[in-house]
Amino acid sequence: MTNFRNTILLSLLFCSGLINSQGLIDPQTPSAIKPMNEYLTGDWVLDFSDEFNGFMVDTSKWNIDESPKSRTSRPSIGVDSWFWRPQNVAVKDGNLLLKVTKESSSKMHCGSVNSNQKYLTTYGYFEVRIEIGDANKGTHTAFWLQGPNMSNVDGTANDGAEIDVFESAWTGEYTKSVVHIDGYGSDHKASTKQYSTPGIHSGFHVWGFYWTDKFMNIYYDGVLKVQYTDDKWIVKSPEYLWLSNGASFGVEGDQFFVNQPLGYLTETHVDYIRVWKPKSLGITSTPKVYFEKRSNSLYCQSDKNVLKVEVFDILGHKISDFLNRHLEHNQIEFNHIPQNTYFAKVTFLDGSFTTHKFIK
Ligand SMILES: [Ca+2]
Ligand SMILES: [Ca+2]
Repeated sequence: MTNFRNTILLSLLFCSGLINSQGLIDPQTPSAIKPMNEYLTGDWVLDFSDEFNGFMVDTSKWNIDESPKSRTSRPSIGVDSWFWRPQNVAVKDGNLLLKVTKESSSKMHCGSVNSNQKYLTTYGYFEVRIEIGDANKGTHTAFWLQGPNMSNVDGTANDGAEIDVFESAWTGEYTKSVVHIDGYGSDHKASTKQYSTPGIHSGFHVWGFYWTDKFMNIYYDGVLKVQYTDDKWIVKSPEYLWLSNGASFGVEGDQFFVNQPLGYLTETHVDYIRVWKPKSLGITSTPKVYFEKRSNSLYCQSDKNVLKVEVFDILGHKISDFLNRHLEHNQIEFNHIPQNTYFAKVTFLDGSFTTHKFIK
């Protein structure tokens, strides 16, 4: 369906010079494994992975969180205090286990690991396969990144941010991503985007996070769900990884905590986390965009991944907007617009774009 993808053979001639952090790649990760994402082509090189197939957390990659004091209380669900505790973290049966336990009528313990000071990186493609904990037990699962300079106040995310790829704090078939910037005090700002996540409350699902200096995309089970393209919200500094569960915010579903017996509530399973870097293609050619009167269609041929094609009239009004997955055979039919001169803006997954004039 997405026929914009052709391999650039020349890429073999242009080695990127990227250095693999070999020690941070799990030997259990299949060596040729690629992102589960049909939007991506080109060469991707593993930079970090953990398959969680052993018997304990690999502490060369992860810090196991232990909260020195209660994290933010959630009075609306009856949680006065909650803590990340190492005993709520394990590796078992091929998964990282993050357990949620009810310690008293108002106290919750959760599991969390992060890679601060062990693995920080800027840009790449991040993929996790997760079975979330039960959102009806007053807990949410999160995959997020955090920047050491997140609290620096400059009005942007460029110097670091909390990037929540998802938090499963709702019982509907949706979740939200959030970019938090400029600390958590009076200068704090956030950009929140809700997106649909069919089936999120049962079984494993794959989240992808594609991060460049031009955009940050979030994918759910291989489908593009969220895009940040405003430069203000683009992080351009190293971030570390975080996998956690925690007491939830007190909206729908969360009320069930108070009715639970003490002890085990639920657990999150993380099958794997993998991070790739793009291997530089070294050279790309200009896309070929043309209108064919016979078929009344606009054609776009490119050796780069096309994110979308927008068509504008000569006054600059947008008249059509196509994501690449809507395109068939590199072709957009234009029966519905009158004869005139138009401009097609082709935006690539790497954030670059080109503009092409055509006459219908
Ligand atoms: Ca900032
Ligand atoms: Ca696994």
